Amino acid sequence: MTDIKALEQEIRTAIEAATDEASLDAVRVGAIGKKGSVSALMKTLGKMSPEERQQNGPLFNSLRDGIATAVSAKKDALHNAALDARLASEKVDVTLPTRPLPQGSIHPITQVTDEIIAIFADMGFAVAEGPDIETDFYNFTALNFPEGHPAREMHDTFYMTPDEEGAKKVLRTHTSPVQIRTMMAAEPPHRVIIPGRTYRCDSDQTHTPMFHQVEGLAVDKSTNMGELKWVLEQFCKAFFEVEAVEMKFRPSYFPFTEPSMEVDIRCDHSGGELKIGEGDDWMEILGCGMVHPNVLRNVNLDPDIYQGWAFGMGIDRLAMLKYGIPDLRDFFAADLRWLRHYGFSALDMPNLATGLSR
Ligand code: 2U9
Repeated sequence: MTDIKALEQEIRTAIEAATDEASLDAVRVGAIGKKGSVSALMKTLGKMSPEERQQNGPLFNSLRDGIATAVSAKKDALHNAALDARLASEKVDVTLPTRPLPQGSIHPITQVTDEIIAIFADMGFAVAEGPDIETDFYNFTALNFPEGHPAREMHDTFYMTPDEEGAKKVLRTHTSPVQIRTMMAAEPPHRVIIPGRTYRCDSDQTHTPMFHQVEGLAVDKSTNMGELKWVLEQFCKAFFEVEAVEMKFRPSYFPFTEPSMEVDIRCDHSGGELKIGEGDDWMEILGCGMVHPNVLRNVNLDPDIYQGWAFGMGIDRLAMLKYGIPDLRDFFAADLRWLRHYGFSALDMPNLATGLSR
């Protein structure tokens, strides 16, 4: 008769001694596998008398179950130890300097957008966002574009399939619908900028069907054109990183502002390189104006109580001017060589404290 206690001790010692999952499995097979020592013991039950079987059956069963439990516990322990060893050996020191691997870069449009946001955030402006697919109401009607205005024409605007209620949908032709949404969503005062993608049916050397704009809006009981001029002057100085810049406000026309102005800045084109703030040339960089009373009425604001000002400019053009990028279409050509040349480091986040464009 096998000494059960001795057999159990022998198997448990072997389980403890196993150093990896393979040697543990060999012990398991040798004990409770089909031809294992415990299985052989179980087979002897068939040849025993009923009394012997009644006595030995529970002992053998508990021996087999105990071994199975011990194997499983050891298997978990070995697995955890292997994982700990792997984690320790694969530790990465993130403070080490990076190897000179090929790295991604920040697209100039993203860089310039981040610079613009940093400048306006410093003056208390929040960033607002809205959908690229707009309704005719937000893109035109609320902005005081009369029916039949040339900007609504099919050849300027990408019209989409109307929605279930039959409302006309367009790819927004400017970011102005976001100002309408902002004014309809909350009470003044408002101080927001809206950078984003805009779309027009236009494609040549200086126009792409998708381009980027940033617009700004301030609405309050006392806000005025002096504030608008000051904010735009602060922006131009900070953006072009110059001490002073002279600006010329020329009368213009937009349906959503009255009065409306286009703004030129003093610059020097001579010598091949563009210099901002000096020289005898003038260059148009943005449009602006006081929000039209009809637009205020369209968002349920009383123009006798509230007034607002707004501006808009093209981000792509600002990027070309600031970083000397000659061709607009290269922005969207997805050419890695171009990106490596004009791209910015992802680690240099534009901010006013350490410099916008180091
Ligand atoms: C609301 C009220 C007024 C936004 C404005 C301009 C003038 C402007 C152009 C500049 C270059 C677009 O990218 S561009 O072609 N924009 O000249 N935009 S005022 O005025 C608003 C907007 C929203 C509710």
